[in-house]
Amino acid sequence: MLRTLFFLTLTLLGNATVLAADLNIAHGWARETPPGRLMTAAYGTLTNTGDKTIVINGVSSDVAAHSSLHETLIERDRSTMRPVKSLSLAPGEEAELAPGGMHIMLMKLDSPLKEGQSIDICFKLENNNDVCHDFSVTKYKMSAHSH
Ligand SMILES: [Cu+2]
Repeated sequence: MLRTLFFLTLTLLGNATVLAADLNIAHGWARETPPGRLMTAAYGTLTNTGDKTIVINGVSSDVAAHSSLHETLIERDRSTMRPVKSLSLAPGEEAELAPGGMHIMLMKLDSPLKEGQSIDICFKLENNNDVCHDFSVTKYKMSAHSH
């Protein structure tokens, strides 16, 4: 009985650790807020480096009361945004969050974000622990690869 429990615990912990670490976040940055505004967007490259599908069911950050994944759509020549409920990444798949495309929307910020600051953004993974990562606050850049 004890042995079974021990084995189960190890298996559960093992799965959680492996999967959470399999979400790689690179080039993470958040846009400095324009004067007088308390919302902004964050970008970066998400890669599934593991061998199981990763499902991201949401995002959160200490600095914002409301955060969500958004995609940008062009409707009648106008750019609009809409929330993405969940994002699936197959093994080896990469998702680029960039201006004009998918992004992390940070709303109801506690205070404006300034260049040089660093914020923590967490990804809620299905059946797993949250994965948190540092995003540096910078002024607008054309793409995450421009540096
Ligand atoms: Cu948005």
